[in-house]
Amino acid sequence: MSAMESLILQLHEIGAVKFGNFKLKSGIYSPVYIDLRLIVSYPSLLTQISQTLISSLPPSASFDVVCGVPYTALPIATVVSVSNGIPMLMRRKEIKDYGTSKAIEGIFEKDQTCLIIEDLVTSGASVLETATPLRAVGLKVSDAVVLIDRQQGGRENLAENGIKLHSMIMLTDMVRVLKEKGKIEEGVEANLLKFLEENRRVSVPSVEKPKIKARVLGFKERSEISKNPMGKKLFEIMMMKETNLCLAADVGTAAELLDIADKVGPEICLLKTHVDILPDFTSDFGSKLRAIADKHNFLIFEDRKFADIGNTVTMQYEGGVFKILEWADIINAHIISGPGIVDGLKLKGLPRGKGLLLLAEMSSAGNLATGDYTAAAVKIAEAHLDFVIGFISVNPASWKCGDVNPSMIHATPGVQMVKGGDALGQQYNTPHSVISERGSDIIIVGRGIIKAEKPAETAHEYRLEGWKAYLEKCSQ
Ligand code: S5P
Repeated sequence: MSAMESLILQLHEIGAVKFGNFKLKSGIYSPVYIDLRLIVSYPSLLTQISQTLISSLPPSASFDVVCGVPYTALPIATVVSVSNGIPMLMRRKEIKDYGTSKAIEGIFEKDQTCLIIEDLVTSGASVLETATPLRAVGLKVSDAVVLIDRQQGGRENLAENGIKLHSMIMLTDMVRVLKEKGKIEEGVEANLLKFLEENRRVSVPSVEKPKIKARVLGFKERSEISKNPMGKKLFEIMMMKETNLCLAADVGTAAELLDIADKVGPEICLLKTHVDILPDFTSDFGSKLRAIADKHNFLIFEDRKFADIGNTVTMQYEGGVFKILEWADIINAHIISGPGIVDGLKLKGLPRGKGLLLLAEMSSAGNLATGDYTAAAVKIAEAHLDFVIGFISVNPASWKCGDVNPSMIHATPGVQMVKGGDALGQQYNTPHSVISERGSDIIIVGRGIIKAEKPAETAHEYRLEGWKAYLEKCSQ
């Protein structure tokens, strides 16, 4: 009996492969269900799988390190690493806010080649989710090896992304062997072949066609429509510097903020502050930041998220210790208190040429800014196009409230190079997804940049990604 046949029989024996009618994550029904999570309970099978995986690779697939796709393939990759003396890397699914905040754990050198190890491939999306952060840190990814290939387009989708898929067991081989050994009933094989025929290519979400509602106008055309001088200026800076990146400068002190503003300044169109988190705030903070903003030509956005009645916000905007009105070009507000908040802020801000973003959506899990609430924000903005320059949005392409005035700028937080989240409800999408698929204009990036080893270089990468996605959207 071949190694492959033996593995197939053992997987069937332990119940890792089941036949019936199963609803998959994608919603489709499948006659076969494969759950490889339980192989951790069978150490000798796990060893066998790991050894066969590596020995089945062609010599052309050379590599320096291995990385398993979390979570099921992690033990497989660990055994491959330990028994072959090949160093391993780990990809974090969630990037923590503390410690090193790295997406990739382990030691490696730039331009080393990393082999991705996966247990099961359908569309190839999870292999790509691991390849992206590996490539982002300078590793080469050209091969992936998988225990079972469901033969539903993963090979083709990965090839389109420069990754050759090596599969140990094809789903059709598995069914054939099980039928030959009398483990499955007549008809199951035919049923499965029919299913594969009907579901030959499951597309990878990130390569799906974007769903942008209206014809996409460029920043130039939209700046001409804008009725607010700060909105116009923001469009102009984006075009001149070719950047739609906003840095969320959530650092520990004012000194650090000024330092990172100067370093990252050339890459951004907008710098977002939370001035109330700075313990060393002094009254000259605004003028110091302004000097850096002028030097690098970016605008200052104080993320104060005003939320009170009109009269109160006029005082909060102008007064107190922070005197936001003096130095912030752009502010934002919730609409929970109704349109009076816009009237209040406008009273102070409009004569000084400032702009306002309304929070139409939020990035955090379970937030209430959806549906009718989002539509209400759009309606309030329409009534104040001279002062409201746009929205904090998450997925404006999905809004059901009709076409939004094209002068409105969408700025989206919750952006990192890899989709994911933090431990406190933040949800991240990639620059490409945010700009090209979700129809936003500006990516707001905080920890993705400020926690990076080299913030300026990382900001440069985000800028390139964001701008590439904007150009791609315009060319559709
Ligand atoms: O819905 C929102 C709105 C905002 S303005 N979700 C957000 O995360 N933000 C802000 O964007 C948040 O206050 C933080 O300053 C930034 C996101 O930071 P990151 O570190 O998660 O990228």
